[in-house]
Amino acid sequence: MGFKAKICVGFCLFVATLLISATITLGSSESNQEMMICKMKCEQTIGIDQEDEKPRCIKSCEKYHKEKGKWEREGDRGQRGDTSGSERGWGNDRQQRYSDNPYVFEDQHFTARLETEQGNVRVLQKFSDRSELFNGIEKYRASFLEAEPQTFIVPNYRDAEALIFVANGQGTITLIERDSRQSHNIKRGDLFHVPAGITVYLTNTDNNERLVLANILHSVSVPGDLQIFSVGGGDPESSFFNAFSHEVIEAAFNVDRESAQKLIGQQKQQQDIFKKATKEQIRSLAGEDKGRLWPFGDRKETSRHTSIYKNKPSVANENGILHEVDSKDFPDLQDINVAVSFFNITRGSMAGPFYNTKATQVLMILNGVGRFEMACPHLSEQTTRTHTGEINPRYEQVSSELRHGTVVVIPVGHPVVIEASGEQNLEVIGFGLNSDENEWFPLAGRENVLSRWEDEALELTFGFPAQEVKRVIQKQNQKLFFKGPARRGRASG
Ligand SMILES: [Cu+2]
Repeated sequence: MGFKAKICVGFCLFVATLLISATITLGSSESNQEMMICKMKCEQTIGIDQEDEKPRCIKSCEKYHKEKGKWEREGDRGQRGDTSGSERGWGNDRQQRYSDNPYVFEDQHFTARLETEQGNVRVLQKFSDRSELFNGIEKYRASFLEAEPQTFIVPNYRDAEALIFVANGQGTITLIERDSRQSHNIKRGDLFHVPAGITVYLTNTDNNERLVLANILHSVSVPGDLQIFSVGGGDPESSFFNAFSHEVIEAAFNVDRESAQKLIGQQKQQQDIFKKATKEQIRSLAGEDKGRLWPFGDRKETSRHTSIYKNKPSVANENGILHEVDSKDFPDLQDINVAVSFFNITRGSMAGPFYNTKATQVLMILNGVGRFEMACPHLSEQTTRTHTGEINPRYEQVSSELRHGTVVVIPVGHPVVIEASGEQNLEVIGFGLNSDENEWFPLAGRENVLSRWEDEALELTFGFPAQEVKRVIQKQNQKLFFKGPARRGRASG
C-alpha cells in the first residue's frame, strides 16, 4: 500500500515536472513573440521625425520582458518548492492559489481518512499546507469522527491536545489518567478535553443514532503533525508493540512468546479502530451495571468536560441562538487556547457581520445548508499585485456554500456573515484559535461598533450629518442574528 503510494508520488512528480518544463518552454516562446510585437510597434508607430525615440522604446520593451520573465520564474520556484500538498497543484502560481479561496475546506481537503462500516475518521489537511495565510494556526488541526450505533473505538492516545464537541448522538468516553480511570456519558452539546498522551476510548451506546464528533487538535510535538498511538485492534501491524523485538516484549511482560503474541495480535485482519460491540458490552461500558450515576469511574472526577449549553445563550432571538464557552467557564480550554461558539441560525436568517479581535475562527458546519460572505484584504492585494494593502486596503468578497462537513477559516479581523438557507436551520460549531483575550464585535444591529462612535467621528468619516448616519446604523435593533435576504424578501424599506 505504502509502496504503491510511493510509486504514485514518484510518477506524479515526474509527469508534473514534464508538464512544468513544457509550460516554461511554451511560456518563453510566447514571451519572445510578445517582445517582437512590442519592438515592431516601436518601429511602426514612431515617426521619422522622432527617430531617436526608437532605441528608447525598444529598450523599454526589453526591460519590461526581462522583468516579466523574472517575475514568472520566481513564481515557478515558489511552485516547485511546494511539493507537500497535492491540492496546491502544480500548474497554479501564487496568485491563483490565493484566488481559489483558501478559506474553504471541502471533502477533498480531508487528507487523512479511515472509512469502515462501523465508522469513519476524517482529518483536515494542515491549514498552513493550504496557504501561508494560516501560518499563525499551523499547530492546529480539525477533524470529524462518526461512529455507527453500538460501536467501540479502540483505546489510543495522541501527541496532541484534543477538544471534542459532541455534534450528534450519545455515548461514553473513558480517559485513563495517571492514577484513575474515568468514564463519562456524553451527549449532544458536550465539550471534552483529552490531554496529549492520555489514553482514551469511546463507545457509541445508542441503538439508533450515529455518534458525531467535531474536534480541534493542538499538536504538542511537530507543529501541525499528528500521530496516533495504539495497541491496535488485533492486527499486529497497527500495534506499537509490534515495532519491538519479540525478546524485548517477552522480557517486559515476563511471558513466553505465545502469550506475547496474544498482546501484539495474531490475526491479520482489516486495520480497524471501530469494533461492533454486543449489547452486554455496551451496557457495561456505559456504566449501567455498575449502579453508579454519571460520572462513574475509579475516582472523583476532575474537570475535562462541560456542555456548550451550560451557560445561558449569549445572544438569542427569533433569528438565531449563540452559545459560548471560553476558558473562564472551562479552564481546560487554556491548555489549547481555544474558545467555542455554537451558532444555531434560524432558516432564512443570518449571523453578522461581525469580526474577532484576536482569534482565528474555524467554523465547522454540522447541520443545514447555507452560505458565508467575508471581506478579505489579502485576496485583493494578490489580484492587484500591489503591496500597499497595509495603508490603503481594498477588500475582496470571499464566499461559498456551506453544508454538513464544510470547514471555513475566518482570520482575525475579517468581517463575516453566515447565512442559513430558507429550508432548514444552520448549525455551526466555531472554534476560536489563539483565543486568549479574544472578543467579537458586531458590525451591524444592536451594540454594533459604529453605534459607539462620537457624532463628530461619524460626521467626519461618512461626510453626512451624524443624525442621518445614525438613522441608518440604528435602524436594525436586533443583536447579531437578523432576517436574511431570503426572509426579508422585497418587503424591506
Ligand atoms: Cu484575508
